[in-house]
Amino acid sequence: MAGRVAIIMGSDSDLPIMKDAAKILEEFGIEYEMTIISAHRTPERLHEYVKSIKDKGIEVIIAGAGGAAHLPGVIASLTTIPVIGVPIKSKLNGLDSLLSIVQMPPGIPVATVGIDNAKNAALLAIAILGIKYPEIAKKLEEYRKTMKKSVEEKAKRLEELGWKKYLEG
Ligand code: RP5
Repeated sequence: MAGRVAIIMGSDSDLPIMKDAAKILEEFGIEYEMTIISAHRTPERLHEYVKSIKDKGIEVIIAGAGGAAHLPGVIASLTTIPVIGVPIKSKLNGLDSLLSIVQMPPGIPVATVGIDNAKNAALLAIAILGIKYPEIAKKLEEYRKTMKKSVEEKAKRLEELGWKKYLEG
């Protein structure tokens, strides 16, 4: 299936969260590459990598970082490919990461998802790719239908059993 995504993270300590994005992309059969680049520790590598990204056919970038989380913003400053930022929970519970990513200066946007919500980053990447690739948009519609069915089944079960029995499982 067409459409390639790059998943970049500031440290391997972000991987337990960022793997959730990879899982979703795999579920949808979307090609991706994954790497570690730090905006602060490896700034030269970041510039080189982002310069090469268009030639590789990457169409959306997901970037996760924690703390003084400059990675998604710096990537966005170097390319016009859409960048989705994932704030990783940090010493300040991720609020520092969230604000570092979401508060971009006007002119260089980063689409920011919730703290540790790499899953939503992948789903947003899929929605973006769906504009160009109808087969991806169709898969996203199917995914939503399955989710809707699951909530409806849970509601029915709760209504039938009442909350006590529902919680007992
Ligand atoms: C950020 O610093 C990374 O994205 C990570 O979330 C955080 C801590 O990195 P490590 O010290 O665990 O490598 O750049």
